[in-house]
Amino acid sequence: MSSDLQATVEAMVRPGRGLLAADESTPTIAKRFKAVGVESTEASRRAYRSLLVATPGLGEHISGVILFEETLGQKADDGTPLAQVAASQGIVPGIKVDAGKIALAHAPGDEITQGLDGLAKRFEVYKAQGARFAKWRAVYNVSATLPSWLAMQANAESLARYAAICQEQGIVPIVEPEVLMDGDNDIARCAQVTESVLGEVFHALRRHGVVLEHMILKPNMVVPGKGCAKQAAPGEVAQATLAVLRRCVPAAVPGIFFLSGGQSPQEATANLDAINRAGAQPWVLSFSYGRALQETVLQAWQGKAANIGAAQAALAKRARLNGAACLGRYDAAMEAGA
Ligand code: 5MM
Repeated sequence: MSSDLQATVEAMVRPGRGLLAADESTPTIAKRFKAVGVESTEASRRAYRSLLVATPGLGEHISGVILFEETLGQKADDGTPLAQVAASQGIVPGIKVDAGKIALAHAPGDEITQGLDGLAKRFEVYKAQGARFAKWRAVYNVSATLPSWLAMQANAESLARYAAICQEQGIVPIVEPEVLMDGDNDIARCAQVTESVLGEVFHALRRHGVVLEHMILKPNMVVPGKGCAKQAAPGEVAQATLAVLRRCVPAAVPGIFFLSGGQSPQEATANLDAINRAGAQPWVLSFSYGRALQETVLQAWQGKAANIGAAQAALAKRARLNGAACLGRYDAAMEAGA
């Protein structure tokens, strides 16, 4: 079991490669499709996610894809399961297993992620369908008073219970505590909250005996809220993010794969690049982007079969640029190329 976990981690944590987060729940993908005038149906979701995993050469810069439960059961036009299409490109298929978030009782403004009931049993099916890793996302709203300690502790406990269940089932857990960037807070407040959140998460992981060598952390970068008048340049984001990570994340964790959290595709790439230019760190620092990888793909696709080639080219380009950022070799001039 532990050699399976090690093999999966090694297949996912590779230099110059990151993860494609394509695990939007049904309401979220409907919102993304609506923005480009596409109706969300089982058929349109299958067509879109088929084009993603079949993008030629995607495995050169993407080592894993996070799928939604529905996608794991879907097939390409030729009948090949989409998880297998990904695997044939050297991309490890994984599955989002949380069941979304609800209001946390007795903590106004805070949320808690649910989905632990029956999780171990659900993995029997997911493994048979090809999943080798899983993802669970906890979300923290930020204000002068949020998140509460109760929310940080409750979400840390759920993340740790989830991660322990995954490892017991031979599945590598991606632990995703996301401090949201939707507020008007400054970068210092994001740093303070992220440090507290990660402190609670690693405390809980230890309580639950989670093997740090066999997990991946998917955190937010430390950035100002979108509504903050003072935005931060990549150098400042890199410095603030690394300072928090060095305080909170043990060196035993093999990889830290950032979420993009609402950054534009170019910002997310430039910030990752700055992080990787800041010198050697104990972990591989990479990406696990949803929106920052898919925004240009959706715009190119627009639900039309005739646009599949252009959409795949858009994905291949963002994957390549983020792959360069993983090595600290991105340059904004590369945005101009095909
Ligand atoms: C791709 O979006 C994922 C699923 O979101 P919902 O469950 O809300 O539909 C999401 O968890 C995603 O993996 C992370 O937020 C990272 O994506 P971004 O877009 O922030 O890089």
